[in-house]
Amino acid sequence: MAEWDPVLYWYARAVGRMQQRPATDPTSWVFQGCIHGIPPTVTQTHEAFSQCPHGGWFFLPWHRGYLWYFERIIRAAIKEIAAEEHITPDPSTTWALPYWDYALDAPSATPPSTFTTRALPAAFRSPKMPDRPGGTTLTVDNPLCLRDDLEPTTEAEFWAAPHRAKDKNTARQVLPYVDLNPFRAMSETIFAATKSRTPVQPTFGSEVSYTVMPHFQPGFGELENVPHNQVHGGVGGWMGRVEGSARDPIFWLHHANLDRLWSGWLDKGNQNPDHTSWLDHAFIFFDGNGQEERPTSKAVMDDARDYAYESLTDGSGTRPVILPPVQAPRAGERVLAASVANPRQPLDVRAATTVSLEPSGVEGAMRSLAARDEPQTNLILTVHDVYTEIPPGTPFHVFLNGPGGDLDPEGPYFVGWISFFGMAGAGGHDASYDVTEQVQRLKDQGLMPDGPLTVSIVPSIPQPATNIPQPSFESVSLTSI
Ligand SMILES: [Cu+2]
Repeated sequence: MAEWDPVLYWYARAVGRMQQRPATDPTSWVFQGCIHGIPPTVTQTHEAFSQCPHGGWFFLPWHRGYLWYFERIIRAAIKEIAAEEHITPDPSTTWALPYWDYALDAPSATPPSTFTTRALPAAFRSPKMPDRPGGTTLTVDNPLCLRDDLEPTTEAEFWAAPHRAKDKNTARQVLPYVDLNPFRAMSETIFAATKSRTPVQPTFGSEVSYTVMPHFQPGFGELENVPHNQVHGGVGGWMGRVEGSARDPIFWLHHANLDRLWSGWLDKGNQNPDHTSWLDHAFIFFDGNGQEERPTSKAVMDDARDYAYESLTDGSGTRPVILPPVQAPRAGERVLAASVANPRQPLDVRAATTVSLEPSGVEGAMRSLAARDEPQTNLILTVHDVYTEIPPGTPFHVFLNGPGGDLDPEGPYFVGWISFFGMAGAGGHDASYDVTEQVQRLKDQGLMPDGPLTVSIVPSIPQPATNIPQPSFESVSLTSI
C-alpha cells in the first residue's frame, strides 16, 4: 500500500472527524477507545467501557466484533465528509480497515537499510498528511501520528497526552523479527485449553475462561503472547497500556492483522471451540449511527463471512531456529536454584541485566531432579514480581545460560519474553517458562558447562537514555514440579 493510499487518507480523515465528537458520543474517538479501556483522565463511565478481554478465550471474537463495529463507524464518518465536500463516487462504499503485516519482511542477515514492514507504516509516523485524496504535498495535521518525543516520569505525565515510546516514529523497526514471528502461534492445533493442566497446554487462542470476560489475566495463547503483546509493548506509550492502546490509530491495524492470522489459522483446517458458553456470549458495541447492539460471539463470526483478507499466508511466520517453550504456571514446589537474596533489582532498558543462580551450575539441580526419579518432572524458570510503573517501550528477552552464552533470541539459550501490556502500574507479576526440554538439549549438546548458571534479561530494542522509571524484579528461581 502506498504511503498515502486513499484507504489511509480516508482513515486519517475519519479518525480526525471522530476526534472532534464529544466523548459522550459512542461514535467518538474517546468513547471508542474507552470500550477497550479507560485512561484515568476520563471520568465518565458506561456499561460498554473497559470490555476488552485478554488472557481468555474471548480475546479473538471480542476484538473481531470491536473491529467490525469500528469499521462501520469509520465508513459512516467517511460518507459524512465526502457528502460535505461533494466527493464522488462515495469512498466509504469500498473502504475497509487495512492490516499491518509486520512480519511480512522476513529477517535478513544484514541490518535493513530501508524501512521494513517492522517499522510503523509511513502514514502513521508523518506529522502531516495531504490536504486531499491523491495529494502528494503534506500540509495538514495528521491524526494517525502520535508524538514520540515525550518522556513521562509519572502517571499524570503519562496520561497527559497520547504518545508512543521515545523515537518510535523514526525507528527502523518497532521490534526485531523474533518478537513478531507468528510461526509458533500458527503451529498450534487447539484453540483453547483449561489452566488446570500442568504444564499449561499451549494453545492458539488463549485459556478457557468459561463465561467470564477477564479484563486482563495472564492466560495467553501463543498468538496473544507473540506477536500481540510484543507489538503493544514495542510501539509503547499509550499502545503499551490496555487503558490507552485503542487511542493510537495503529491499534486497529495491529488487531486487524491478528484477526487475519486467526482466519489463516482456521484456513489451515483448525477448529474454533463449539461450546455454547463461547458461542453465545454477548458483547456490547455501537453501529455507525451510535446505536447500541449486543451481538454474540457467534454472530460476530457470522458477520465476518462477508469478508476476505487479501492474503491468509503472507507474514504468517517462518520456523524459528529454537521454539521457546510456552509460559508455564507458577508452581514452584521445590526450589532448585535461586538468585541470591537481593533487594529488588532494576531491569536495565538499555542493556542486559544478568543474575547468577545458586547453588552454582545446573549440575546440582539436575542431580536432585534425577534423584527424585520422577518421569513427569518439569523445570520451571521464574522471574518473580516483575513490576513497572510506566511501560518501558520494549519487551524483554529472557535467556538461561552460562558464562559466554550468547544473547541471540534465535539462539539456543533463548527462553521467552517478558512483556508489560496489561501489567503497568498493576502490581508485580511472575514470568514463568518451562525450560525442561531446553536444559536437556543444552546439556546433550555440551552447551551448558558446569559453573555459574545465569539468567539474562535483555531489552528487545535497547532504549535511549531516559529518565523514565525503570522496570524492576524481585528474584529469579529454578524450580521443579
Ligand atoms: Cu491488543
